[in-house]
Amino acid sequence: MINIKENENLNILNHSCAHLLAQAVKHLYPEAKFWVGPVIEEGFYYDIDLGDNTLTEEDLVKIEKEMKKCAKADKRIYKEEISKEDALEKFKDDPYKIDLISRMDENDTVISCYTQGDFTDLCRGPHVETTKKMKYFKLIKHSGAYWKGDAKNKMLQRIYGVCFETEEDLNDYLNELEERKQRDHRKIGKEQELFMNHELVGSGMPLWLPNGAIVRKQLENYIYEKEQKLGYNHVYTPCVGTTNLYKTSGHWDHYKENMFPVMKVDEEEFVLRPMNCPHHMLVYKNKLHSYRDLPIRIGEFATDFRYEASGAVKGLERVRCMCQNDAHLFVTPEQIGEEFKKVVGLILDVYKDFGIKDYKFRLSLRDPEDKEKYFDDDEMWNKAEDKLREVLKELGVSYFEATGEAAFYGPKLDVEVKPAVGPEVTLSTCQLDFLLPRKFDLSYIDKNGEKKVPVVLHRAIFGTFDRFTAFLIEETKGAFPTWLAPVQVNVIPVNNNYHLEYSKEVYSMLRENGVRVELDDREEKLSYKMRESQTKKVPITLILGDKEKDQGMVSYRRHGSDKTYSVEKNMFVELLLNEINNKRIKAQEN
Ligand code: TSB
Ligand code: ZN
Repeated sequence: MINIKENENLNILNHSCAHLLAQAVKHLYPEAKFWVGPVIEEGFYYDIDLGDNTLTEEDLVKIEKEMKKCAKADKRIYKEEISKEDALEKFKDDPYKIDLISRMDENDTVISCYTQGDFTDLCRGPHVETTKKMKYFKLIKHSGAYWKGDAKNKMLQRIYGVCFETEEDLNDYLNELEERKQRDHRKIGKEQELFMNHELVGSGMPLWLPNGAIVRKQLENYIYEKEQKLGYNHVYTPCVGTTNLYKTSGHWDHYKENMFPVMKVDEEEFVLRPMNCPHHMLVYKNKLHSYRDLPIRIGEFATDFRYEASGAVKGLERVRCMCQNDAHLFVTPEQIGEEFKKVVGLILDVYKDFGIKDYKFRLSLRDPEDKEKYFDDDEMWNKAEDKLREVLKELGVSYFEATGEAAFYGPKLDVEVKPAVGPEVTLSTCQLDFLLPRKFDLSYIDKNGEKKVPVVLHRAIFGTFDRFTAFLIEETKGAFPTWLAPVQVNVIPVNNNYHLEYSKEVYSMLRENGVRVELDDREEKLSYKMRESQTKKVPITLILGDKEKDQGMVSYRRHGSDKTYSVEKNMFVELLLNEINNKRIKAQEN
């Protein structure tokens, strides 16, 4: 998907289309008052005060029809420059425009307006020359949006739309939107009972249902095993800490907006933790360390709470309560490069297992101007950023740089993964930190018996189980590979009267081997049960009839295929266990 905001022609076209939308709305709702109508990555929106009206789908159809009419009228779009005084007079009936004009820079003595037919709007431009240039547009959706994003203000109606230069581009985009809808993990999560939300629990606080919990447990086991082999030690620590803990770490000064407010219990002040680093620093500090002990790798599947704006919260992808696949690695300065490489190696290994091929490394740097977000120590930052660049050079990976994306304590290497549809998501991260070990006064004894400060690498391979699962659901459309699927095998007797006994035998055999198996012994037609097994996206469906019973075999179909294979039952168990244990992302066609 092309970024419309960054494409000059499309930007102008979409901006003009926002005006076309406003003109059409004005025709249909003469009382309408307009706030702002910016171009965004995927088109444009306009925030409009429609009095007490709340838009419906049908209203959007009507508005779009009126837009077509306005476009066809082929009105010239022309610019006029007027003084601030005249602008205040011209828009005197529109409090939103008055607000905009009054807040304009004192130096902005001239204000530009654009007119098309009977409609004039305040705007910097530029625009296309005539309304007829807008042919291939579509209104996409509508929502409520508080004026200036503040819940204390009036709720306005926000209408989203998009405009392209050709019909083909528009259709491609609409197809992609449809595909996104079909793959949306919130839709699939509901259908397959993976997770739910409830207003009594709160927004951004998903509840993992039994099916989702199975998937998550498999992911946890998978990464735990890898980390064990790489010398990680896992811990359990509380998901709260006192404010003093976060004052010591610096989160209080630099990360407070992302944190939940303080809870007072007796004389102590607690916060829900947004990160686990401070707890792990204390775990490190529990003992004296020699250079011989390092690297020390402290891992945890740790629950964190972050304040995310209500509009940003999305299914499992962006939550307020998340579980990180976190670890903090305590190393000597000489070990930074090697340990960093091991982390990148682990990321690539995991991506290979999950068939993730489309990803980019992003070197996230601080914005030196932003003194609030970042700990202020130029020397430390230069040292950390230089070191990270050096490591990346040695690693030979290509990356792009992003200013203002670093953590407050140090630069990061983030991995942005491109899903099958929709924008990139940040999954893995590995971060270099010279600050927190200092803040917590951490040390180790070096070769010469001197006290030294270790360096910390913060890393999360999946990122969070929440976001990674959202990604997996969308990639697989809910058809998980066998090792992850909540139900791995569905056993269907052809006829309950004759084949139930044998089906039970096969079912028990699979269960005893640790396979997640179900037996469908309902009095329904075979074809119905098979169809349902497909819709539930069970990876393997066994169909057991006379032939299978007599010969001690099973016949099976894989999800999404109408080929049937037959194999002796013990052989089937062996093949299946092999597939599960190898954690194959795609099943072989057999
Ligand atoms: C890696 N202290 C480090 C840790 O040691 C840390 O917290 N880093 S982080 O802030 O970048 O978060 C780690 C990962 O969590 C991110 O890469 C991202 O994949 C995931 N994540 C961040 N915010 C959310 C959220 N609101 N919902 C779901 N996942 C999130
Ligand atoms: Zn951390």
